[in-house]
Amino acid sequence: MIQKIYSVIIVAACLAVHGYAQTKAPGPCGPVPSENQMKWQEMEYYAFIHLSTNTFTDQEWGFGEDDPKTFNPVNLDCRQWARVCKEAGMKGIILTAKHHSGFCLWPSKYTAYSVKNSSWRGGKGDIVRDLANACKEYGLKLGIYLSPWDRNSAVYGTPEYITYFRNQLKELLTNYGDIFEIWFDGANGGSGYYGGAKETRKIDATTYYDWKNTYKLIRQLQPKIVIWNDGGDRADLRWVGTEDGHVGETNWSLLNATGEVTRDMLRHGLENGDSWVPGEVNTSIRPGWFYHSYEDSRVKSLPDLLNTYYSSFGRNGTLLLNFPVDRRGLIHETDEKAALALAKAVKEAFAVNLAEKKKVSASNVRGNANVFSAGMAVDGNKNTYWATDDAITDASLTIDFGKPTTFNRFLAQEYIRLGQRVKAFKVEGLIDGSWKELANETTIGYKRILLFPTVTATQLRFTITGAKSCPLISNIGVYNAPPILMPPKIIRDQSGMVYITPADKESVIYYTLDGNQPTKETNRYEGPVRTDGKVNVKAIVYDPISKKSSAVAGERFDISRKDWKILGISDDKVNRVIDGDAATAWYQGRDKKLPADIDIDMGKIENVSGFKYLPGQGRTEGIITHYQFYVSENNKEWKIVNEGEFSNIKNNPLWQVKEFKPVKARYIRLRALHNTRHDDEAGYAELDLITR
Ligand code: FUL
Repeated sequence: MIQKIYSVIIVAACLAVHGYAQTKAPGPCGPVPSENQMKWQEMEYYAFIHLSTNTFTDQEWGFGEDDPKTFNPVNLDCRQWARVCKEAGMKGIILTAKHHSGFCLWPSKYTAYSVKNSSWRGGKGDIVRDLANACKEYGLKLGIYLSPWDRNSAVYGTPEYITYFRNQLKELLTNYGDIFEIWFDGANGGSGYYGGAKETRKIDATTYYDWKNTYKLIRQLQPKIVIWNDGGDRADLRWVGTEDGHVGETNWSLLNATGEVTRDMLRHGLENGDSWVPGEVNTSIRPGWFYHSYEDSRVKSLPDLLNTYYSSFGRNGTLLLNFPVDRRGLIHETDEKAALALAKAVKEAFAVNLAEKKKVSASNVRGNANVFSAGMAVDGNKNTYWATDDAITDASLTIDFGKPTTFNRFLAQEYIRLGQRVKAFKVEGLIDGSWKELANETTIGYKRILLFPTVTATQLRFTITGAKSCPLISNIGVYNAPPILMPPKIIRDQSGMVYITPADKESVIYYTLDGNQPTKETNRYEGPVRTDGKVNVKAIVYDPISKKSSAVAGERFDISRKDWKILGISDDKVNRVIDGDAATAWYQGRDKKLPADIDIDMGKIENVSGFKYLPGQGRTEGIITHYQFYVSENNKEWKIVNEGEFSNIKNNPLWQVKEFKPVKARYIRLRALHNTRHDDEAGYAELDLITR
């Protein structure tokens, strides 16, 4: 109803200004967002901060028994967090006021397990207060993560805990000003300290928390809040089914209020869902949610972050990007640099909307009225929209650039206050006098951004090919994002094929195989290149428009691994150790005790002078610290040629290179003696050789 009144007011206002003939605004189509959901959606991008005792114990999930004294972020500075988030283009910060360990970042009256018993600021500090103040200063909104699961509380699992939980909610929602979002994680029940009981407690997440009444309390205390809940009753926002940083390309902001929710529904929403439950993409800038110094070299790269950006609020979601605040109490400088690099790349990509105020026409305009004309989609005003007559669910809008115009991004927004409608659409460019399809997609919603290879066209045609009701398009953007001139990634698989991948799939790559400097006169990369034996690959990304190129990427590959065989291990996946792909790894498994061996038959005698080991990249298990390296000519007599440690591999789990005096061998053996966790796991992303 509110939405309806709102759009009538807008139309009336437009009529008053322009004096156009009266035309009825369309009615809502299906569920529509509440005012709170609308405000939240328009935030688009905001931060998560994970900080707790875990930060000091190198854990992701504290058991609830760690001494609160371990918590001491001596240089904690919420103003630094707020500055970084603001400069990164974010609109708010959600803080883990209490994570599963139960440790509270504010001095809650209801527990001793909080900052008041920590070493930090002599127990006098309050991080929620500091952050609320910093957010105010920097014009950011504040959100709260309060874990329903509490592994410290003695009463967890009993009805008494619900009172405790609500008391904590009351503290957080009354003492710190406006809270824009409250976050209830789905991890619920299991083993824990529980006041010393140290046992497993199971709860039924659908009934235990009595969410209905908890929600009522929240809305009373904070009428402008949105509720995220992954475990209990359907709330205002939904998880998108992954923490990897993307939502489905088809993404409806609808779900059913009751009934089962599958991963597929979380990822795509439900076209005919009965409630407005939009998706929020939550992901961390590092592999973990909490800070671990060994992840300092694993902060996401610009291409990874851009990918997350386009796959979250480029697909009708919002992006909640996590900073694991470090032991000093600061956002680490590497994370800051990465977030600011993303902000810069986004700013450059969307600097000029080539569609704004251009000549536009549409195949149908509602009542032929100017207030609903195609021009409303390119007027830079989010409250006006192009609309068609009620009966029309397929229609096109054409932008005439007036001259050949180069672009590679297309952005569209629906006027979602009246519901999400578009089911399918395509984008074409008028190139050298004929229409060429650039993209063919499904939903739009609040905002959809498409990437395609750079083209030069005189016109662009946006055709809606299916909609639930007459489409309402509030904004169209066309952009020419500069290529990301980052050195490309080079890998060679076991068969000898070399793959060169740029950060930006539209980029042009030039390469050489003999170690010479690549230029635009050398080989242009068109697809995987077959190689055999030793090659020294060098590659650049080149932008023909600015004539600029990236720094040179280089990778030396030794003898071919085509005929290599891993001996004595029946698991098919073991070949990941020599597949050339750093992203895949193989693990010996816990039932195998260290020392554990990997033996390889190279098929013929080689002159071996060293080896290279890369631990698994996504996980912290199985990182070998101490090793022995053996060779053999006949697989019977083995001799040790090198042994020692991979120093600092925990903090820097990258390629480890060991060289020694050349020795003839057909068989090689890497023996893992110890790992960083002092258990029995040994993992390998890659194992390779150096020969003379
Ligand atoms: C997860 C939690 O279990 C993680 O520790 C983290 O807080 C993340 C945001 O949600 O499911």
